[in-house]
Amino acid sequence: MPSSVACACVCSMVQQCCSTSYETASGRCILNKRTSPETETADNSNVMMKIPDSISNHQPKDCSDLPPCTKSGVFEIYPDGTNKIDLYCDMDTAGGGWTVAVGPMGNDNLHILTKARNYVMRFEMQDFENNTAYAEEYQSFRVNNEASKYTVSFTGYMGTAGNGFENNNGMKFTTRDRDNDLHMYHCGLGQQGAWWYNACSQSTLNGIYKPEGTTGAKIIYWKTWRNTTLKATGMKIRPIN
Ligand SMILES: [Ca+2]
Repeated sequence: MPSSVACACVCSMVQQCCSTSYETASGRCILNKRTSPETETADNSNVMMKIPDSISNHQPKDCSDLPPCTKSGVFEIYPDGTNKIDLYCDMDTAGGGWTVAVGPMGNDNLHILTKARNYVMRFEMQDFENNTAYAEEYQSFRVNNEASKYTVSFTGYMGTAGNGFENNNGMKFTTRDRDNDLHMYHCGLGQQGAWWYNACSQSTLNGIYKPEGTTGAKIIYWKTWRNTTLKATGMKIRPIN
């Protein structure tokens, strides 16, 4: 991007909200394909304006740093301000700005983010009849560092799924090959999951995907909502304020 040129939209109406990027080949500002409206308006001069480089060079630390009205999609995020990873941003659910904590978003990145800001974690789930529910662990959701075995902490709860994460507060992260839980046996092995097990848990969203109606331990579950295995789940974080 040329040092003197950057792009932004003037949003005269909510429906006209958009964001842009500078296309070097054409030398023009173009509307971001993930934003709304999806087509460029006829009169560019009324839509585009120059903004300071400090904004154009901005590297979002999480999805809440993206411009207003950005559509959901995969974006380049810099959790530690330096290293870039591609993460999915949910810009639709409950006001948007959610950084989806799956795939490349491991516990190290959750630690980097949650030590810097005060986050809400939102757990989402769907059963095989396509009913949905959520649980938000409010205020100061934090994943500690690797040395602490990624101990999780948080306060508060609200949601429709019940507080299935309640007894995970203060727990270390257990995987199938690392028993950090409080059970005399190994929750991660017995349940074939990776979670902040206590002894063991009312919830685990990283279990093995099983057919509709499956019960037992080795499933994806949130037992304050459903006893059977879940069809789809999500984990996403967003800063408070
Ligand atoms: Ca154990």
